[in-house]
Amino acid sequence: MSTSCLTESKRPHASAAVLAELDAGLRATSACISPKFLYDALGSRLFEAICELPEYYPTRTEATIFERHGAEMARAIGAGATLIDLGAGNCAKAARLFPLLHPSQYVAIDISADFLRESIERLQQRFPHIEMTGLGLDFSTALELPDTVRQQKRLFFYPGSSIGNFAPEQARAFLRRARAECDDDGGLLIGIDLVKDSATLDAAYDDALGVTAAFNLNMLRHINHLAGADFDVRQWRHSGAYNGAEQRIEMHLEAREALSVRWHGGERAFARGERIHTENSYKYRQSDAVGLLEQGGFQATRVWTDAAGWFAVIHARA
Ligand code: AVJ
Repeated sequence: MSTSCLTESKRPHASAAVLAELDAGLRATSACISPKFLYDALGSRLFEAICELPEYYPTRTEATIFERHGAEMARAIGAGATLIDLGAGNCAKAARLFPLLHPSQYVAIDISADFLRESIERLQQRFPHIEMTGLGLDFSTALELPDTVRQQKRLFFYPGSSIGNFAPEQARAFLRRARAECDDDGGLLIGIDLVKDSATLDAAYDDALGVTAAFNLNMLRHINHLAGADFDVRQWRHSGAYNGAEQRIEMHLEAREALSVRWHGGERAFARGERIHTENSYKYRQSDAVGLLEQGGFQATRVWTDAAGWFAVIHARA
């Protein structure tokens, strides 16, 4: 097919590297798309909506832990940190820490750069004395901070159990990359979702309103834009459920009927019921979470949890 056949809407908008990644995932026997592609501007807003859902306990449980123990966390960390927010989104979680932690610099990193820019502009007005930088980058594969990020007392802030998107082995590698980016005065403040009953987990990832379904399905619209694909969202359904053997939530998109999809440089048929794996969200036992941080080169110094033991916030030193 010559490119002249491509209509305006089918032109890809992604870099060659991203196109190659998407192409490989779509062609794989078990098709998969990385969860980072959930976050275009609409996807980031849908994720914000998920955080408001009664079924989605992680956000409010973690918020409770920060409310109850934030002052103690700040004492353990000390003032004047270079706060590096990994997957900052709307920057709200970090902003709530500012009055306690008094960072000297705030570095917000997110794959969705436009969303980030708006968030930081608003925040800078509320906290004019904190130096702020936004970096639109995909830190999941490489984490090299530019010179504009102060070297002194770097504190990686990785809340929300986003580390759950990595398989444990990848998570260890990611932690080691973060460790390599800080001096001995550095550290990590991380939120990790804990193993719990599967009914609670299932409901959190397949909510009654269908917001998580919209969040997952929106990925197809994003892929249409990025890869010039022609996914018809109506032909797909959301699936989100706990896989106890793997200790993870799995999200998939499932074809409602036999269909075919074209994208820039490829096409594929999907049978009815065939799925695209779009996300894993690993859950940990508290002791395994601490072990993971240690294997990543950090020393877990404090663990704070909620009363039910559903979620953990851990401070670890470099
Ligand atoms: C942002 C990766 C932590 O795994 O709970 C929410 C994403 N996916 N609902 C999670 C998500 C479906 C979320 N993280």
